[in-house]
Amino acid sequence: MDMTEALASFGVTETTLSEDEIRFLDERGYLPLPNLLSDAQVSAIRERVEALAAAEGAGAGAEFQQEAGTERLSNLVDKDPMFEICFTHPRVLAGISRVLSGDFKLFSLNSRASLPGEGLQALHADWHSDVDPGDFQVCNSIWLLVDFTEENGATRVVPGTHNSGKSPQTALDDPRATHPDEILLTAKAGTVVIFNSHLWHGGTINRSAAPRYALHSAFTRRHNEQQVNQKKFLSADTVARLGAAERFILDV
Ligand SMILES: O=C(O)CCC(=O)C(=O)O
Repeated sequence: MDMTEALASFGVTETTLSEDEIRFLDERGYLPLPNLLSDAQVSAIRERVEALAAAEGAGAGAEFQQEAGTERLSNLVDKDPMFEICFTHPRVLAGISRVLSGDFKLFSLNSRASLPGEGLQALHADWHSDVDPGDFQVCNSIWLLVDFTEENGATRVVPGTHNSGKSPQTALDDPRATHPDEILLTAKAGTVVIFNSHLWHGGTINRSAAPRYALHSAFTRRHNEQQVNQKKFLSADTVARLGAAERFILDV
C-alpha cells in the first residue's frame, strides 16, 4: 500500500474538490465543506462523545492534552468505529492531500468541547516552528457537532497567514488579543472545515449556555512523529478491524 493506492481506495480523485475549492484553500488557508455529516450522524457522534467524556471523567483527553475550561477526548480511533469517517472521507482527504503535498498520515483524532464561559485560546499554529510558505507539516479538519455561531466559541482564523512564514507567537505582541483581520468560522453542525494548521487560529469564548462540541482530525507529513502515536495507543482489536488503506493512513 502506498499513498496513491490509499487515496484511490477512499475514492479521492483529481476532481474530488473543485478548482474553486482548491483555490480558496490555497489562498485563505481553510475550506468549509458543508453537510458532510447528516443530522443523524452528528447526533450519534455527539452522544458518543458525551458518553465517553462521562465514562473517562478526570482522565479524559490525557492521551494527548487536557485544557482548563474544555472537555477533551483523545485517541478516538480506538474508541468507536463511528470515528473512522474522520480519516477516510474523500473530500477531507483531498483537502489534506492538497496542503500536505500528497504525503500524510494521521497526526491525532481528538474532540474538544469548550464549556460555557470558557474556551479562549491564543492565536497559534499547530507546529513547533515557523515554516516557509508551501512547506506545510500539519493540516487539521474540524468537525462541527453543533452549529458554530458568533456566541458559542466558534474557531477564529486569520485568513492567508499560513503563507506568512511566521507563527503568531513570533509575529504578535499579544496572541490572545482579537486580531483585526480574524474571522469566525461560523457554520452549521455537520460541516467540516479543513484548515492548514499553519494558519493562525484558536478557540474563542463560548458565551452560550451549552458546550460547543467539535472533533479535530489532524494529519501530518509521513516523516513526522504523530501527536498521538497510533502504534502505541490502538488496541489489537482495532487494528484487526481496519482495512489496509485505513492502516496506511494511521501508520500502523
Ligand atoms: O476547537 C477549536 O475551536 C480550536 C482548537 C484549537 O485550535 C486547538 O486546540 O489547538
